[in-house]
Amino acid sequence: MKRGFRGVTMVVAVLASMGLSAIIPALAARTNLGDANDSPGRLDLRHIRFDQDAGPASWALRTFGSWTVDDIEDSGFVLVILDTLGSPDEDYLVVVRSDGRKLVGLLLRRRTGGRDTEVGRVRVAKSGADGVTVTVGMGKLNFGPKRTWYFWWVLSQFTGKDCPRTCLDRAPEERAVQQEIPSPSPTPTPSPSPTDSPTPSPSP
Ligand SMILES: [Ca+2]
Ligand SMILES: [Ca+2]
Repeated sequence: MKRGFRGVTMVVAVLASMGLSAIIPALAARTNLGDANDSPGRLDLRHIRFDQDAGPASWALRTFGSWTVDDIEDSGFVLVILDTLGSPDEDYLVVVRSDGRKLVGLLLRRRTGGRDTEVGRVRVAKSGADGVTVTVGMGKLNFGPKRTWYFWWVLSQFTGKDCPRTCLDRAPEERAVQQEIPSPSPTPTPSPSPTDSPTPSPSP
């Protein structure tokens, strides 16, 4: 775990240096997002399929090349970055890393001028040779008052062959995706039971 946290700290430091505060709403609702072959690393993002009905948000990420959990242990990270509060900086990070046996996901709350805090684990799963799926329940996040939407974008980082000084890839390249906060599922209205119907009076 300590080894993983050193990796997380490194990612956050790199992220903070990228100047990500310029957010432009790009799309609403369900999203299929392509990204160019624009980074030499193993984690060059190719496609993101975002899906959210009333339940958790899900990002299915695919890269141009294939990779294994062994390939990216301590060298590759994927971040889903969330702006939920309307503050000048991002509010949450989902950090996906490999512990050498499987992918693990950690949700961090960003603190401007302070230390990021761990909110908890999130569900991540390797998806084929070139992908990972990240799932975040909305109950783990705080949203700004009266906010009906949030922004997200994705950043990958890889250090290794072809990337001795670390390769970064961002999607969308310069924007964030605007996503409506789903309404809670409506509580089903119980059907009246037959016994609730008034019993007709017998005719005289
Ligand atoms: Ca890319
Ligand atoms: Ca890109």
